[in-house]
Formats: sequence, C-alpha cells, structure tokens
Amino acid sequence: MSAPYPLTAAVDPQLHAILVAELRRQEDQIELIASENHTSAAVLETVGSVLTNKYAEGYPGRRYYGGCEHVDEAENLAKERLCQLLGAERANVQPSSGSQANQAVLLALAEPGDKILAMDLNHGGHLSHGHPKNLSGMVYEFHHYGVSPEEERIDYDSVAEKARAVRPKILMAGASAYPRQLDFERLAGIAAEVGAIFFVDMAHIAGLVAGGVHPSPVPHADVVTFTTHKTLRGPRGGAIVCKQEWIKQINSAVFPGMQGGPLMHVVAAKAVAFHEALQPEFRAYQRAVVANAQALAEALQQRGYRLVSGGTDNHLMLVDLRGPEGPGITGAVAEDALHAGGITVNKNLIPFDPEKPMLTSGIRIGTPAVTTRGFSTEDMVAVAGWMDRLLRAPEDAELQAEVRAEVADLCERRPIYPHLGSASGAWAAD
Ligand code: DSN
Repeated sequence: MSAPYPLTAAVDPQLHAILVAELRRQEDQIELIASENHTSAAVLETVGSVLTNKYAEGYPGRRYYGGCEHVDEAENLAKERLCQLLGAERANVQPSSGSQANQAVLLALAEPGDKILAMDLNHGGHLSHGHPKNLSGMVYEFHHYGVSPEEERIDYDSVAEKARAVRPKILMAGASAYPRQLDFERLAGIAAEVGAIFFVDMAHIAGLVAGGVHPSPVPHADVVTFTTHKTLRGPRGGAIVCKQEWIKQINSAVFPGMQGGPLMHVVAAKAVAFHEALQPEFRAYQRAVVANAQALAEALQQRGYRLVSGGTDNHLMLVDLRGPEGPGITGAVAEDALHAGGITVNKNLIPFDPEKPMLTSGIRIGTPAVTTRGFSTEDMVAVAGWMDRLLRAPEDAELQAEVRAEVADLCERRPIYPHLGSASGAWAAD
C-alpha cells in the first residue's frame, strides 16, 4: 500500500501534510457531529475527477459552453436517480450547498418582504430559515415557531395558530437539531389551510428518508431541499426536488439566479451517491444509524444525562449538560473535553437555553459517521462510557490521554478508508 495522496506529496509537501493530518484525524477519532459523514471511496474518486475542469452553465442540452456532452449525461443521471430514490417529480442537482438551495427556493417562490413561517433556530431550526444575519432574514419577513417548553417537541396546534395569524406565503419545515420525527402530513395540512406553499428543508434527514426510516416529505411538499453530504453520505453539496409546477422557477433561480457554473465533479459524485442510496445496503445502514442513536441515547440516560425531549427518533440527540445528575458544564467546555479524548461533537443551544450560542448548555451528537465505519450498538455503549468519563472530569489531562488511547484502539479496528492506507500502517512512516 502506497502512502496516501502521492501526487500532492511530490508537488506540494506542505499541503500534503495537511491532507494526511486530516485523514488521520478522521480515522483516529470518533466523529459524532450529527451533520457529518464519511463518503464512499467511489464518491471521493468522482469528486477528484477531471469533471472539475468543465464549465457547464445552463442545464443538460441547453448549456452556454461546448463540450458538455459527458457532463450532461452525468447531470441527467443524477436527476433521474434522485427522482427514483425519493419518488419525486422533478429535481435540480446543481446547488452547491443546502443554504444555496434554500436561497434559490425562496428566490423562486417569494418576493422580497413576503411573509414566511419557519422553525426557530434557537429551537433547532437553521440559519438559512430567516435568521436576521442571514440573507433570508434580511430579504423576507420571517416569523418562527418552536417547540413547547413541556415536551420540547413541535406543538403542531401552535404552528397552526401562528400560520392563521401570520398568513405566510410559505410554510417552511425542517431542522438541524431536532431529535424527533417531523409530521409532514400535518404541516402540509396547515399550509393548505392558510393557502401557503409548503417547503421542506430535509437536510439532516435526507438519508433517513431515502432509506425508509423517516416519513418522506416528498408526497406532501411543493418543494424539498437537502444537503447531499449528511445522512445521505454523498459529496458536500445541495439538491432540490419539487412538483412539476415549480421546476421552471426553481431552475431559473438556481441558474442564473443564484449560481454560475455548477460544480460538475460534485454533481457527478451526487449521481454516485444516489446510486449507492438506491442499493438495499443503504436501507440497512439507515436502520443501523437509528439503532445506534437509540443505543447511545439510552446509555447516556442510564449515566444520568438529560436528553432534550427525552430521547431520539432519528440520527441525533441533544444532551442537556445541566440537571441534578448532569456534569454541570457548558457545551463549550464539553466540546473541548471530548475533543481532548478523541471524540468530536459540537456545542449546541438547547430549547430555551439561557447561555449564549458560543457557550450553550448542550451538545448535539449524531451517529451517521460512526455507523458508516461499522460501529455497533455495543460500541455505542462504550462511546457513552468514554463521554461520561470525559464530561465529568473535563480538566483531567491524564484521563483524556487514557480515553484517547482506548478510542484510537477501537478506531483502528473500524478503518474508514483502507484504500488510503488506514488499515495498512502506511502512515507510520510519515
Ligand atoms: N451546519 C449544518 C449542521 O451542522 O447541522 C447545517 O447546515
């Protein structure tokens, strides 16, 4: 097995060292950031392919550049596979990110100043759903709904009440830190009642939906956006599916409205990821993601941790670090302590959090990445044990080193990219 990235090593040793360090970081630590994953080797190869050289402004068959015959095929394949995967009528696979997909949909469906009702970021929503410092919040009049203080779940009656009061042009659904299933049928009913367009951002759960372990918004929503790199396990990017009636406006909003030349290497890698998601193993993977999340949630609860809403239905959970049996530290301190022990998470506001976003009272953790590398439910119990030790002694450097060694041992037995040398000891020499 040769050392990873040999061409970069020859041309640019400085950058090569960064690539290898990041590869090693991913291999040697436990990735619990709920929005991250490890793509397949085929997706990685396609992202690094010659398609990165091609300009292809426009859409297949109607480009502003010559020589697009092969990238046209790749884009058509991605769209066909995506529609098959999600049972969608139409697709646009060009958005470079989830935020750009969302901006394009708003550009397509709303006028500046229109009212939009969406989930509050502080309750698990997303920046691009109308935060005042995001373009969405600057251009449109956003109103927000959240979770109830008692259940910490979306209170659909109160969403309906707000929708009747606001009469939004668009009702938006979707979250980046909500551990429960979303009732898309109910939300679609609310949108229909007030005459709103129903727009779902399913970025976090796209893979769960594709794998049949979360109800799909596609039959209920006018438009659905998502990222391709989270639970869907494709390249970093975005996508949109919609009903036939919206595709013309959506396409024009993505290009020329929002973007120039699409990243064709990424579009092609999306096609690979959608192909992988159409295989039976992908459904098994998504079931394992949820089973691992439930195993981790239970193991943490047994150790005295309070989970927002009492648990999880999906790939993620929010841990409230306060409470009588909690470690009583902030999310920022927890993130650092876990990092020192080889476990990566992100601090996260919990609903009604008195702390600031850079401190927080909670952490968000998710199982898509560890499940990809083959962690079992038993492994998740071990992970909960390591987390507990680190969180209850956040300053203990000796303990951190001890846990880091145990973590590295498990990681070595669950390599991510053996073809890059992770199982061969090829890194030992550099
Ligand atoms: N930044 C993503 C997340 O971590 O959930 C959302 O875009």
